[in-house]
Amino acid sequence: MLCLKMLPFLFLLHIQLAKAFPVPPENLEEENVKTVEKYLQKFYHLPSNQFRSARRNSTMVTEKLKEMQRFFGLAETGKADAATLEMMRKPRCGVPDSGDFMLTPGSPKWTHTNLTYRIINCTPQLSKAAVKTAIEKAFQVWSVASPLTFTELSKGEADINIAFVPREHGDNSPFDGPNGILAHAFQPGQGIGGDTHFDSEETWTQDSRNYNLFLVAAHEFGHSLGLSHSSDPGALMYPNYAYSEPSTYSLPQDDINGIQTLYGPSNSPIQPTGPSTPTACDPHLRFDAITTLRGEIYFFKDKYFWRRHPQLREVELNFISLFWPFLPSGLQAAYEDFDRDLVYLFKGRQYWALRGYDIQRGYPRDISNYGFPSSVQSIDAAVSYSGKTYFFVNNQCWRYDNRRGSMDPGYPRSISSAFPGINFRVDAVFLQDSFFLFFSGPQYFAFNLVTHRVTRNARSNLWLNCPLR
Ligand SMILES: [Ca+2]
Ligand SMILES: [Ca+2]
Ligand SMILES: [Zn+2]
Ligand SMILES: [Zn+2]
Repeated sequence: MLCLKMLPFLFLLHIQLAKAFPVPPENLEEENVKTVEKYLQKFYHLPSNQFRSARRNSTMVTEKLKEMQRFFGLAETGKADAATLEMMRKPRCGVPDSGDFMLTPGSPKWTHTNLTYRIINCTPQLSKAAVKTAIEKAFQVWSVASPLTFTELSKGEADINIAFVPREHGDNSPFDGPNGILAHAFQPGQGIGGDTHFDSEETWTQDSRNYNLFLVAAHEFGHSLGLSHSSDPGALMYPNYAYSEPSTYSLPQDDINGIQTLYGPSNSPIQPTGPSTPTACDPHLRFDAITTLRGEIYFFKDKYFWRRHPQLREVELNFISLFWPFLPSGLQAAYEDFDRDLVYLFKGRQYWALRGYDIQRGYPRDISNYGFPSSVQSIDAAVSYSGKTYFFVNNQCWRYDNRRGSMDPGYPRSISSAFPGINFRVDAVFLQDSFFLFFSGPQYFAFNLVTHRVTRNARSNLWLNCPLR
């Protein structure tokens, strides 16, 4: 019984540890060397065919590896470790991350602001209208943040030609079939300058399935306008593909700054602002929700989460959509039900249940299932302990009996009477050992469940390994 129950956890842990520190089997070694060589040649200007020759060249590979690791915020080992190989296998843009663009050096830009584009051909997976809409919307992302305008031409010479092409297609930058490189674009200039090519062997979509045409097009058009890659993982100009809901998409601040550096502010009276990627050491950082999940701790913030491994003490920032494409951003509360091996996540009156990385069927559900009245529109924080789940709403605490499936009598009551010393609104809370760790703004408070009092408080971002200053 115990063994069966432990199995999924151990299995998951095994995968994660394997991901973190694998010893590559001998037969994989050569495959990895090839992956590294190809990647560094394509994206970091490693000269070709020099990989295994002289010692000088292996120094070159080490240097290029370090450059790549620096760009992606990985440990600068200069070695093809697991994290580096994993990063190299992610689907991405074909434009190099380092040095100059695909044409002339420097950072050229268009000298006129009324740009034209032409869709040369379409992809069989999407209707002509769907392609047209995705492309139009992708240009809009840039036009709202700058003085640029984009007009479609159906014939004649356009500044930006858009085409779906396979493999070798006459510009010395062949595509590679499904996945890998998704698209590339040329920096502003005459002829091929500004042009955007999509790998016609990808499955292009209008939704969350790989790969959303609007998102890839918006990224490529950044290159067509003169932007290079950003190492901000939340930026549109980050080289790797990441899904984001298109209907609510707004250009991140990093990209707004980029386009406005080249072309100046937008002509509209109100300048657009965009989401910024949260940083672990931001002194004003507040968490949306925190929960444990099979021994790890997940700290949610906007469309991101930090994942903290208890033994390794490593912290990594990820997109919620990368792990759970169906979850919204801006979650408000979360808790782990250890007995059922489920994690519950809340936003507004809706909630979802996860088992490991799988969303359970039949969700989202409405919080009236817990017995909340209609006056409760959202939950600030939640945590489960010893068969009871505590919900925090404004200055009140509700207690739910997991087994009976109903709220305990006598609740809601004030948080400060249920948890002496916690006399503020709670952003997030989770259980560790016999402590509730309450987070409020940039502070956290450890509440001892045995002695029933707060035993310490400190800065929240210590949990993200943010060093003391
Ligand atoms: Ca491809
Ligand atoms: Ca919250
Ligand atoms: Zn790119
Ligand atoms: Zn091309």
